[in-house]
Amino acid sequence: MKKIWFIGFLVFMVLVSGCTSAPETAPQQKATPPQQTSPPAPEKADVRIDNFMFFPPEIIIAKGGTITWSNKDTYLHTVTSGDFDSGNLNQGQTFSHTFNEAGTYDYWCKNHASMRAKVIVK
Ligand SMILES: [Cu+2]
Repeated sequence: MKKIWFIGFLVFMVLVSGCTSAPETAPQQKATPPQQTSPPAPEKADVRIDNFMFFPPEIIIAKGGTITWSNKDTYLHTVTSGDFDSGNLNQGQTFSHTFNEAGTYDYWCKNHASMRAKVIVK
């Protein structure tokens, strides 16, 4: 008799857990569509140049948005791509560029081949 009660209890628990977990998944499914629509890309963004690196190395900006690079390093760096070129930036100098076309823009520093980063325009 005890075994039957135990099995009955197990069945009951499975049913209860099945019932309680169902409402938990429902809100998650509802919450998914807003997550898929990512927040709009910013219209302004800043990139730091420091320690021979662009940071962040990958940045997203809205079409028509402007990025401003600031050289925080003690060395001369450039912000260069096929579309723009800052020329040498001293420590404390900035360079801005407005991106009017969607796409991915790889850029680099002319003085240091290892310095590479990208801008994604959406
Ligand atoms: Cu450099």
